[in-house]
Amino acid sequence: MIKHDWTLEELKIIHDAPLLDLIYKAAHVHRQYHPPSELQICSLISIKTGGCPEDCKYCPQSARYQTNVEIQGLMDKEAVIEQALEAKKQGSSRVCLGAAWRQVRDSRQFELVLDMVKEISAMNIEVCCCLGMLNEEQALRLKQAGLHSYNHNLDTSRAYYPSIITTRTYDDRLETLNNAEKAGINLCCGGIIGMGESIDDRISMLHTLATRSSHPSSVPINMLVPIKGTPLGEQKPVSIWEMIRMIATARIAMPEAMVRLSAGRLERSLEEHALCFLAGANSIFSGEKLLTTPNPGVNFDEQMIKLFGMSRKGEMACV
Ligand code: SAM
Ligand code: DTB
Ligand code: SF4
Repeated sequence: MIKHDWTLEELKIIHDAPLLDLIYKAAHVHRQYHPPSELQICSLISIKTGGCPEDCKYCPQSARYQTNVEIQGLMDKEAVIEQALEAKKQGSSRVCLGAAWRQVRDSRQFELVLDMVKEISAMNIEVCCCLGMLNEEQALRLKQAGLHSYNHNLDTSRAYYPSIITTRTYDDRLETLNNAEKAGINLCCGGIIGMGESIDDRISMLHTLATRSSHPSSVPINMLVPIKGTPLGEQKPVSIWEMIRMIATARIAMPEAMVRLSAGRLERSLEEHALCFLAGANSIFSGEKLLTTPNPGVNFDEQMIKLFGMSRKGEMACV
């Protein structure tokens, strides 16, 4: 039975349980709802990069900070389709189109994005978009274009949010999630750990997600990638044990969700990856680059999948 009335205390008890008990419990839930050795591979395409007016303190694409990101206008549709096709060839069953926008505007650019969504969906790829805030009508148009999911992260707790972002509110974020949901689009919503938040902030974010009347179908958990020039550029990398606790708690609280081991994989060992999968993560972003930061290349993932005897979601069985 899927539970939607979690209390903060219940989630905290799960999160703080002895580590191996927690992993065991999460692995058990994982096996009840998902094929345990199946991994979904997603690819990110940054369709518009940098120059964002928002002040998210972690983000290399905010125009407010001096980072090494090169600003790039909206990509041509053809180039995006080509990258999506390549991603599919490399084993991705889901493509996420990300744009460094505060919000979607009704413009020629939005029409182009709708065309991209239509064409990539027609290639039998799940399309997810991550374009900033959306109103109801824009959400409906994305749905009509065939959009599978909308990624819009809460990033952290309501209480810690103003320490990370001041140019929009938690309620703005929730409104976009509601607009996408009302349009019948699946939600992809998670957050980042390692931004100086407390454990209670992490629990509170998971609580907001796990008490929605329908859980997000996808929950990306990112480890902060500290970016020089941003206010969080000097943050210490988060410990893998904290990541495992976060993944396991998300898995137990939202059993049907795809839990995605997202940013922060670059310097993580195979053993660390294995523990994250055991704790209930069942998806990764693949490719040399996330949106603007480096990620383990396809060779690392290929070897890992082989070594662990895993299969890719959507992959045709070999005959
Ligand atoms: N502008 C849109 C928005 O904010 O929704 C979409 C793009 S934004 C880059 C997508 C997500 O990437 C953010 O919500 C955040 O969770 C994640 N992200 C950005 N920079 C990151 C970093 N340095 N480390 C980890 N995750 C990051
Ligand atoms: C998410 O939660 N993580 C992905 C995806 N959703 C869009 C993005 C991670 C971006 C990391 C920083 C970068 O590469 O610019
Ligand atoms: Fe802009 Fe999104 Fe980066 Fe915030 S996270 S600065 S909204 S691109």
